[in-house]
Amino acid sequence: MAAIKAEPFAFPVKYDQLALIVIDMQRDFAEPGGFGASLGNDVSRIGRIVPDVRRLIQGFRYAGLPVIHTMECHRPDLSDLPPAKRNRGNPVLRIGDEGPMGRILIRGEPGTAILPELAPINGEVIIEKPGKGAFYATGLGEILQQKGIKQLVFAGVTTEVCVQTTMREANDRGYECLLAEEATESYFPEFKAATIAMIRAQGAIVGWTAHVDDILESITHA
Ligand code: C5J
Repeated sequence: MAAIKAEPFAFPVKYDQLALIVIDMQRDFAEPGGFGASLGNDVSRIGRIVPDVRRLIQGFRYAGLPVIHTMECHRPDLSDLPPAKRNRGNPVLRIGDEGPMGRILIRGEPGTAILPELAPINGEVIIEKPGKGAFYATGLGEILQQKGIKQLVFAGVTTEVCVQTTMREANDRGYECLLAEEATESYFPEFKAATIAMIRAQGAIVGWTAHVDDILESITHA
């Protein structure tokens, strides 16, 4: 059986059931003036993974494997934004407020868009999600089922929030999950490291982790 070099042991890949899911590579998390910055984070860390995320996306496209993109965003009338989420903490700008890139995390606003270098192409699925996990209040589960996808490679941000939440949701739903280490990032390097460690601990209790080069090398055989 084909395998991707991974931790804590080789990932038993089935190319006909494999997709890449790129979580929330949006301007709001990567650029000054967006949601991430409004929470006081150094957003420059996020931009540094763009070349590796791009390599991964291009590798999946070249191999003819599905690429799915997610975006954390809300309806303009905020009807899908629980007060508990909007009112949390003490950000400079709250979700829905007008910022330098438009309204924070609102569908269709410039700041909510996926970074141009990583923009979806025709035919790729885009999941707009109101939560941290991509299965909550979206059609992701049905779409994966229709496409026969049972294995997910994860990239995107932030490692310990939307990426990890979605991996855990997927793991509980029976998907085999592999996190691409250089293609994910956190505002907190120690949280990224801890997430990678906890995902693959206890015999891959949530999933596997692998280097981008090893994933790309494997999918050339797809
Ligand atoms: C956060 C995300 N960190 N995409 N969202 O609020 O991880």
